[in-house]
Amino acid sequence: MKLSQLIQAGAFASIAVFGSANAASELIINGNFETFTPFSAPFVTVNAGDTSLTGWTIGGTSIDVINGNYGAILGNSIDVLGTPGPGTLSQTFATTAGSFYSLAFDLSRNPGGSADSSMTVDVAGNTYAYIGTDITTHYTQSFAALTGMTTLTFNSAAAGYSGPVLDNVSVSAVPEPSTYALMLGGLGLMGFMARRRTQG
Ligand SMILES: [Ca+2]
Repeated sequence: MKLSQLIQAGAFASIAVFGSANAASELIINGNFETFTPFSAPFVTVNAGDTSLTGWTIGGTSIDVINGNYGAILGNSIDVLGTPGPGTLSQTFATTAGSFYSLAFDLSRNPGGSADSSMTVDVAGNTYAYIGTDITTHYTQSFAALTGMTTLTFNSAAAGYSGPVLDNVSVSAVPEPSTYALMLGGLGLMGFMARRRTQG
C-alpha cells in the first residue's frame, strides 16, 4: 500500500470515529417524541405549559402529538400547529459559547390542510424558515452557540389545518477543525510508520 493510500485509510478511520462520537453526544432529550403517555388516537392535544411531553416546553396555544395520522413521520410526531394553534415547541440544552453545533430534523405537513405549511426555527439568535410539504424532508442547519445554554424553538406559522409535522430532532456538537487536523495528522503518521516497518 502506498503512503497516500495509507493516509486515505486513516482519513476514513477518523470519520468513522467521529461518527460514533456524534451519536453518543446527542443534546436533545426525546427528539423522536416517543416518550409520551398516554396516547389516544388519532392525536392528543398538549396545551401550553403542560409538561407531559418529556424534555419539551410547549408555548403559544398548544401542539398535537400524532401517531400514524396527519402526516406522522415515524411513531409519534408533532403537529406544531396544535388545536387550536399556533403552538411552539422548545428545548434548552448546555452548549459552549462560540462552538459549532448541527441541528437536524424531519419535516412534513398535515395533509388535511389546503396549503403547504410554514414553520420557523429560532436558535442562537437566528430565525430560519421552512415549508412542510407532503414529502417528508430531512433538514440540517449548523449554528454557533452564543452562551452556555441554547434554546431551540419550533414555531408554527401555519393556519387552518395545514400544520407543520415534525420528528427526529437532533443537535450534536461539530468537531473543531483543529481536532480534525490532529486526528488526520496522527493517523497519517501511524500509516507512515507502518510503511517503514514493512520496508525494513
Ligand atoms: Ca417519532
